[in-house]
Amino acid sequence: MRHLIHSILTAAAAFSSSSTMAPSIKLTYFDIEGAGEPVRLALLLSGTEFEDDRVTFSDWPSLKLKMPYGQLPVMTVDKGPLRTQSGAMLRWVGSKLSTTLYPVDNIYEIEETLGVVGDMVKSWQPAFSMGMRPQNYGYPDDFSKSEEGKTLVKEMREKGTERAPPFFGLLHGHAGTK
Ligand SMILES: N[C@@H](CCC(=O)N[C@@H](CS)C(=O)NCC(=O)O)C(=O)O
Repeated sequence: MRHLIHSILTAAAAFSSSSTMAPSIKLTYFDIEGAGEPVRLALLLSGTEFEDDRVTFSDWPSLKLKMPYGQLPVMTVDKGPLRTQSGAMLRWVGSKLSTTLYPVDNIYEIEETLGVVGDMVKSWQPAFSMGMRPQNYGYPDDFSKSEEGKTLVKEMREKGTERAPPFFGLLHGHAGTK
């Protein structure tokens, strides 16, 4: 009986300390301000300690083969399975690891702002992709280095940034009210 009580108390103590302990988080992403950067920033803003694992482009081709969707960022929590998708990570960090980043009373404003940011990314993404991977659009691999390619990428960039002012206006509106 004494042994049973001891086991129960030990298990209860382990459960209570593990449920209050901060999770051990590793975030793996490139050393760039792309999809993984908002997650890094949210972790920093939440005051959570995490392993900031930055992958070099030379290490990427071999690592890519091991990634669930061949992309970064990926995250592990307490050495659990690989988590993917930056939006899911962002919302998880905001709601689980912070009381101020993703408050339920402001979900609409936060999600609307994230939608606007998504639209901004969509507007400049084609120019970015054309510069990096013209072969995805039926052009030769080195097309963006040619004069014709440079001109096209420049035109696409200008077109993409035309919508920036209204986007910034919307974001400023939200920043100004909160
Ligand atoms: N939907 C994914 C997109 C991730 C993504 O686009 N990752 C890019 C970097 S920003 C990537 O891994 N590119 C390398 C490749 O595709 O080989 C997310 O939000 O996590």
